[in-house]
Amino acid sequence: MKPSIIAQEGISSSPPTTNKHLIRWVEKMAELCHPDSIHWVDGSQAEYDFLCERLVAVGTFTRLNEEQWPGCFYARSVPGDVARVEDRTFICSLSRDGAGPTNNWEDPFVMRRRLKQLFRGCMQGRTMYVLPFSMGPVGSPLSGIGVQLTDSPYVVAQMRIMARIGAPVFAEIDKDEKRVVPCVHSVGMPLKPGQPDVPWPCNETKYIVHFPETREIWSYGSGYGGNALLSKKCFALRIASNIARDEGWMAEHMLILGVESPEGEKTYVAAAFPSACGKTNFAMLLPPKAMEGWKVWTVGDDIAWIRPDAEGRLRAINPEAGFFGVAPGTSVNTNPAAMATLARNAIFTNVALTPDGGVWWEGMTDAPPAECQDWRGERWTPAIGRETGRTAAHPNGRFTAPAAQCPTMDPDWESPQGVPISAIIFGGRRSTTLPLVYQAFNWSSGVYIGATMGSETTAAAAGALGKVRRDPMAMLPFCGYHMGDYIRHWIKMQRELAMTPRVFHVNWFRRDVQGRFLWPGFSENMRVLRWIVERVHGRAQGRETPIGWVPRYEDIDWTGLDFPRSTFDELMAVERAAWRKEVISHEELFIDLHEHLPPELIYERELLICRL
Ligand code: SAT
Ligand code: MN
Repeated sequence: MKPSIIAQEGISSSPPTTNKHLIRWVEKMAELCHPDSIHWVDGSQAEYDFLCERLVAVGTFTRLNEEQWPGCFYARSVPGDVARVEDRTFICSLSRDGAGPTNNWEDPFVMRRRLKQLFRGCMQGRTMYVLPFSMGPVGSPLSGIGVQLTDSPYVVAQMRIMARIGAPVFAEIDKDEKRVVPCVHSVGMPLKPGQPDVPWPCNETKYIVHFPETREIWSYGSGYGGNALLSKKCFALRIASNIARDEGWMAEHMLILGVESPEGEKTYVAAAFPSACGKTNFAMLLPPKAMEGWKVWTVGDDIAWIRPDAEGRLRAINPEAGFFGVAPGTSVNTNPAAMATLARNAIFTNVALTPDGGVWWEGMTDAPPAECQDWRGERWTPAIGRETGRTAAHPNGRFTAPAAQCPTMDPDWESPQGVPISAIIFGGRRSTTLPLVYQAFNWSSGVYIGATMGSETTAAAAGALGKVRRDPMAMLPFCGYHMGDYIRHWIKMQRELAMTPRVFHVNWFRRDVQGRFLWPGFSENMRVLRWIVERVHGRAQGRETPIGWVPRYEDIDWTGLDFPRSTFDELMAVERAAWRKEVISHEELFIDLHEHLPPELIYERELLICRL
């Protein structure tokens, strides 16, 4: 049974594209999924308003207080659909070895059969939205194009903030110059005739599936973030990392920022941190008042596509157009730029709803509201919170907000050629061993540092919290092929470059024996960033240690901060005994990836052991 491409009130229905492959594919998918109707997304404000109205009517969205939160909506997921599901995420390459030991693999033929069964009739009673998106500015040679079919208007609304979507992208597709990545998404909850919808449709069975050879994405059963906004982790990281390996560039889980000195010199850096380790805060860093004239500009907070240019220099674009940031902990003190960004036209998911139609989350204000509805929709007061140990917002509660609203956006953030990258920073959440900052001796020791980085786990993924896991380049959940080959690709990139960026590692999270953080973080991270920038330009001193170059106390700009030398020494300590243990724990990675790891990494490890 072929569904008719019927019009709905106020929305377009006929294909706004002449691309025969696209039209044929949409028809084929409609035959499989049986939606009631098809909607070709034009990306207009009128369409967005229409979808938001629908979402309000079905209870997915609550419109926030227009005076305090203009254009903002509030959503609550079901408790079982609050984070990425790594154990349900699959890389279905032709060979198991192609996916490597860090990914879940399934035979692509077996998986296709299973998906066909799951998707048969899965959109019954719903509209199938055909959503074209461009990762990167529309028309930029560095951009990539995808089309997501989805039965979730919530996803369409989110994607309008997170990516460039709609009519201009159809026009780009019609030029037929770029390969389009097909993405199919369903919440997996068909509706029988007359069956009422629910505010957060989803399915207990979840599949987030990637076919790297055919560059396809299929996602079933979840409406949440990285599981459902297929442009983000699925395309811009897992599929793009495959494309990047084949074409000689890099798709990385990195923020991009520009540091401007008082003299107006601009230095761009890219930084990789695992999910929920403060990438958004770092990307929007507000330097301490005392460091007059220094400014940080934001290019992106999550993903960087990085390519060598004709001069052999790395240039990066942020493929996204919005921020999908962790709300808890975000405040005017910790991240004023984010607070300004999310003040209007934002969507909040799984935070708390206040009686006056506003939102709240832990850390937003010093004093919690006297009463609110928590992320589960239950009454919450500070007393209830203390008694039950429940937070008002889910720790992975998120805001979705347009990047263009961010007051620190770099004037070049949408530059089609990207920005030149002078330094790469790796970082994790480590309470011990790792100093505040150190610099790699060279590119291959830098790759070793990135490959062996570890972090204590957070709420961004389902699973145990606070355990150190090895997360090479913060790409463990996002690398779409064999991790050993990915590290090899990093080593190989040096050959394409006339100038390699300097490589650093930072750790804002080291604690003292009492468990207190040794470093204040946030704005004060500017002091570390300044040392990094000065090192890049060959202006700052450092001291050699077995693990790399570190700043001495006097190499850091302490203007306006009374930071004791003894605390700095504790924060910077490179303890040989702890490091020997650390290097032994790197072995895990070497055992898992051994045949695929580049020999350079083995040498680097031997050198490190000798120096220790
Ligand atoms: O849900 S997302 O994958 O987009 C957020 C994250 O884990 O970084
Ligand atoms: Mn991320």
